[in-house]
Amino acid sequence: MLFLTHLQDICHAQADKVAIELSAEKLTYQQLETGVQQTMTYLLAHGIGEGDRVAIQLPKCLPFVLIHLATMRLGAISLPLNPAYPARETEYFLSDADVKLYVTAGDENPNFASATISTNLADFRQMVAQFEPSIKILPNERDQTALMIYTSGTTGRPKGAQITHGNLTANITGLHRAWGWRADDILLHVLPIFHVHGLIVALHGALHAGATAILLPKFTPQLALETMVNRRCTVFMAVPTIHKRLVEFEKSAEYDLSHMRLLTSGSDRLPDDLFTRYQSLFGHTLLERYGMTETGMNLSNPLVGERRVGSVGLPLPGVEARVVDPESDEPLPDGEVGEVQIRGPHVFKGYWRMAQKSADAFTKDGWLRTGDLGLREPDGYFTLKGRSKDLIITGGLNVYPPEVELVLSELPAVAASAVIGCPDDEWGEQITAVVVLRAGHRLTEAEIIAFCRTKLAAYKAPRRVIFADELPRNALGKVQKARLRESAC
Ligand code: MCA
Repeated sequence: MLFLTHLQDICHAQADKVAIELSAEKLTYQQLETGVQQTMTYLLAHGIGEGDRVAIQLPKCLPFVLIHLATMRLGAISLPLNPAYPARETEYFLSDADVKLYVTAGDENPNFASATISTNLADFRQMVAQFEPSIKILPNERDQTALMIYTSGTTGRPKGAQITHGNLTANITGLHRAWGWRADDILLHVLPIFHVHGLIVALHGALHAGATAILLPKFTPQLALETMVNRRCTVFMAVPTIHKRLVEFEKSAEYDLSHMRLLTSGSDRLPDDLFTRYQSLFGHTLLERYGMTETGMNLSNPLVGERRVGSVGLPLPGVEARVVDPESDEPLPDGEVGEVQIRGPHVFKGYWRMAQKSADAFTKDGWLRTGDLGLREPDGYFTLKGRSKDLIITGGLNVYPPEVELVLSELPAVAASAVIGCPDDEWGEQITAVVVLRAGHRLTEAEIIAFCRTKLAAYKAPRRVIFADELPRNALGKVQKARLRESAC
């Protein structure tokens, strides 16, 4: 049964149970279903039909969830966008996706908005209350795109990953089995809901189980720990930067988390010392797992059994994983490092209107080339060993250097630039730009950073700029980033 059909059944079966709450706002499963149906009628009134793209650029709020679910229920495509994107980035997504409806709260990029809504649940419900909750449409095609999430690429141009109803369903049913989701679970949700981790793994996961999700609009260690304890939460999902802040919070030892049953980590490599510090401080062994936007979740340490430090675990139910020689796509023996490739019903159907890039992403046998390097142990556990693609992960967010280099090249004083990730205690990696200025031109580090921040979301902008006379290049003229990292980091 598809995720949305299953969710509708849950809404009927557990009508009075709280599905989601955020600050003082709550939605029971029945209110969720009614709100989704009214929002569907509202979207229809805006001309939204099957296959149309609806961009949602809202802060973390319950109207976001209603619009997202209603869009997918209509057979249209939900396109969540980070509210931190400046106008230029937003404009690219809206035009590339050929968006029919762009929903914003009004304070973010209102110039392009085709619908401005209140993020206050009471106001939103009042607005949609005039629409009859009479629609019973449910998509039934596994292959139909439900959701589109942009990922940047090595060319610097972000690509819309098309995630189908079948993909969503495969992901959530696999995780349900592997992590033992239960209806009496209470999820503490601290992540943004415009990415796979916060939206599919955490939020969809809780709703699929008929559990309760408590959403915090913004993560702070104190509020997260207080909520886990006071609300008797059972499940928590986060990225390493967040787990680190919990461990380092000065009062963390005062919180007893023994009632929790599952704490997961993902989106970036979990440092070994954080894994062990967490164990000794909270008495919980973090469950590390591995996924990507194009697939959702692939590998996970087990709920029951060894959660191996430094490993991302075993293939989830329904997932095939292998390690190959990236040149030949031939499988490698256990213990040898190669490219991790993934196959299964959870793998996306391709990039939006980029046929060649979509074809290049797969081998001829339908394996997805992840671009991540790793090895398989003889007992089936996988360990990641870096990336073959030029990618930086900062605080659990992916940044592709070419995107930043493109912005730097717009500065007339910049002759050449290379963007690299330097190891960073807080964020995992810190975005560092190595810049060569044109003769006779002057530009300071602060001016370069400020310029990038006008064009890119702040987390993508360099935190540090190093000036160089030239960049190390190979015989083909390609910048040798490994050498740069050695000298600059
Ligand atoms: C915020 N800042 C950052 C980041 N986030 N800098 C670098 N990297 C970041 N990720 C900067 C802001 O620009 C600001 O700088 C300063 O930090 C404080 O901003 P604030 O908004 O207060 O930050 P925060 O609330 O403390 O956020 C940190 C965070 C957040 C909670 C760790 O980044 C976060 O929620 N990360 C999780 C991302 C995530 O969900 N990723 C999943 C992707 P200034 O003041 O100078 O402007 S899905 C995925 O990766 C795959 C599929 C998977 O497997 O999960």
